[in-house]
Amino acid sequence: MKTNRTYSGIPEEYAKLQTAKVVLIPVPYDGTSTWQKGADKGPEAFLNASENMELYDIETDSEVYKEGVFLTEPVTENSSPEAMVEAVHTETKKYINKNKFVTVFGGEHSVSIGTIRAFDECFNNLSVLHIDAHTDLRKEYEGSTCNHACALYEANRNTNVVQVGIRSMDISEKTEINPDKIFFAHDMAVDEYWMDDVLDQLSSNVFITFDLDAFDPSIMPSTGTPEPGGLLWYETLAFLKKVFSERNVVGFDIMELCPNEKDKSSDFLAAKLYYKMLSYKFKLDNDNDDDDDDELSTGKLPKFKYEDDDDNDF
Ligand SMILES: [Mn+2]
Repeated sequence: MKTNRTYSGIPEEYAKLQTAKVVLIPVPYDGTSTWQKGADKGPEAFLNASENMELYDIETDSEVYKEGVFLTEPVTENSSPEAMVEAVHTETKKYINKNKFVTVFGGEHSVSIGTIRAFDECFNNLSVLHIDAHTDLRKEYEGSTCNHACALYEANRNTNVVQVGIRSMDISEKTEINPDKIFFAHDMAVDEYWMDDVLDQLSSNVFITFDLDAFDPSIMPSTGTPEPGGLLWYETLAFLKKVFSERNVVGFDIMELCPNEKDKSSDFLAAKLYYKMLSYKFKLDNDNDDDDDDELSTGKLPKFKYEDDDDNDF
């Protein structure tokens, strides 16, 4: 990755750690994927597409990059899945403790184990909104608890996990799922109220982990394990808008972009999704300032630990 590169090529003044509200951590990791390799190329393809994207969001009438986005060095630890997860955990927690809105771009989904662990340590009563084609609830897979098939196992033990878009799982995972908190794609297809039902299951603080294979392969072919019957663009945005406006989203990750040489449309979808989510976070929060629950809408952190904040280098 180039040095002095900024997210989306934004001017330096919006890309400094000191003033940026958002931190973006790229994790080009693909150590445990089982079928198509290539998620390690995801962050680079995402950043390239982001640099070719227009930064005015029509829908929210905003230029959210002006809130500031600091792009970190990529987390490249890959000596073992466990070491990668710990490196991501440490890096994520470091920036949460600097009071940043932390976002992560992967990489395969096992990266989220470290990210979610950090958010769970820093926020009370955390819900994890897991948008994915797969449940990812295996305790162990191919000898590791840090496999992509295990991405949500630990979160499911420690946080309130709500799963959306699911259409593929192993029968062994049936004992791990919570029927009230799993929204299968085949049910969502015929239930016009699924968005409200998901909202009902989410506590006030929400971390979103977004596996891009939740999307239908017709609009997101570049992912490791494409499954038919996924989410489409506008229903996804409508759902995310609801979540960002009605809950305190404390951070998010976007995982499993597995870029394809011939078709760049998936890279652009991922770039646009990231920017939309930032736009919703800051624009919908600002619009909510008159709400009763000011603490939530201004994004204050109810459970803040400064124990790791020993590197006050700014
Ligand atoms: Mn998946």
